[in-house]
Amino acid sequence: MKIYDFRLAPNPRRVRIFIAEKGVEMTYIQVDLFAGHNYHAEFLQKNPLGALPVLDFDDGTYLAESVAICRYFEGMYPEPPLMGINPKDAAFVEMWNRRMEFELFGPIGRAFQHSHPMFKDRIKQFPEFGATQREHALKRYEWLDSLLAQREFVAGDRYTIADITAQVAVDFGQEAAGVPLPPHARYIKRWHETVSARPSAKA
Ligand SMILES: N[C@@H](CCC(=O)N[C@@H](CS)C(=O)NCC(=O)O)C(=O)O
Repeated sequence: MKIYDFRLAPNPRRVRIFIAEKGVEMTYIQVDLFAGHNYHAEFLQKNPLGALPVLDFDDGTYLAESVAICRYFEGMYPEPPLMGINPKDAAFVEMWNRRMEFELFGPIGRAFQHSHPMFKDRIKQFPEFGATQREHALKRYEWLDSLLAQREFVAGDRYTIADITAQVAVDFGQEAAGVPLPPHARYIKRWHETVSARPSAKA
């Protein structure tokens, strides 16, 4: 079993962090997204969408989509639980993970895609749209800050996959997408220090 990965890309990092939290050893194969190796025919056979990460089961089957890959490892390695501890909790964790994905990670990703030269020949870029996505993400930072004023982690009092998605979004926003945290977002900063201190953050 191995995972097709790219160290600098945020979705593969979500899966690396998740797997590190589970304490599972994994082989990672680098696919250079900058060089466009994800669009080579050999890789498209694994994922026709040309996206990372992809879990290779070594039996001819390939699983894409970060949350689907996390779901597999959650089932195989239930401890520590990162996707909920009972049906109600799991539903709330999923709600928060989807919100972090759709409301924060998505706009940050689109701000990057519509402004970065890497995407110049991959999508039709609309820089003004990218700027609206940046604004959207900044509003969502305000929202997240108010949530984290009331609780330790995104989905409540326990670290979950929703924290991983938000952590990767915030780091990518700051380091690559030109969407830094507002200076006054003190609760996000407190939470970010906590999640960044976990050994998995280096995965
Ligand atoms: N919905 C997918 C998104 C995967 C995705 O967009 N991966 C990016 C890296 S963060 C990618 O491979 N992009 C390559 C490209 O667009 O050329 C997931 O959750 O895994």
